[in-house]
Amino acid sequence: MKHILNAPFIEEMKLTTANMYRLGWDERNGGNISYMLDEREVAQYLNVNRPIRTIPIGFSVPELAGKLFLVTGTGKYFKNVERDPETNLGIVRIAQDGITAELLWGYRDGGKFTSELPSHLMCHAARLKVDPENRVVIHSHPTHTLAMNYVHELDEKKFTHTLWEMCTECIVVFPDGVGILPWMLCGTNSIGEATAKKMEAFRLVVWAMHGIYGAGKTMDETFGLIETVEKAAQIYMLTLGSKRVNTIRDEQMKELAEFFGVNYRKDFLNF
Ligand code: 2HA
Ligand code: ZN
Repeated sequence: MKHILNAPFIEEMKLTTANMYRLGWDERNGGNISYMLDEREVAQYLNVNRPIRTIPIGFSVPELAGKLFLVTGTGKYFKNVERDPETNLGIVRIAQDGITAELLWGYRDGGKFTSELPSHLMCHAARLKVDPENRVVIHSHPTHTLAMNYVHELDEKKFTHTLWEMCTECIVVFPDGVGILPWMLCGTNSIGEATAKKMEAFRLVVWAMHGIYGAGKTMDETFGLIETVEKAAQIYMLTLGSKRVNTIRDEQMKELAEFFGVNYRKDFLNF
């Protein structure tokens, strides 16, 4: 059997958490990632039929029964994943009952998955209905995106439009725009349900005054979505208060979307 610490999915998780920590988006225990794994691939590294222990999920996700996820641990710091993946990460299988997680590896200090697991699993279930290839959900606290929440109206159309104005590539990278939830208590099933509902239409959901959720097929794609929003928000914050003399106009955004053949939110442009 191959050594789990050499598995490409562990390497990806180490690189991504370290990168996000150094970008300053995931202070302390901020942020969490869940990555759906292929059982056959995991079986090259672990006996997938011998759970270490079971952990109640706290809600029911029968649609994900049997699926395996690599998930960051509750209270754990992105800063430390690279140095000690086996304590800060875990691989769980959603049991057939849909309400229990079987721990196959990790959480070595007796820990468990992120407190945001309801949001993650509900988002996976919602995105899989729209895109059967969805594998990754990332939650983070990117600095400028968060700053923008305090000075910009939290209206999905207006917020998305402003982001699209800030970098030429934005409408191409996230043509479906950004969904927004009002401030809500985090770590609850309610915020999970609300996020998943938004994820039926958006791959990106802002949690007002808290952070952002992104979903995608790969770690790179999902990280890249959040990174592009954050870049646009940074430019917005850098130019806020200065007189705007240029902008990307709606006709130009339309031209971009059509040229790159993306299915964009037409109702988010002003024609
Ligand atoms: O787990 O980011 O939303 C830490 C968080 C909670
Ligand atoms: Zn958070």
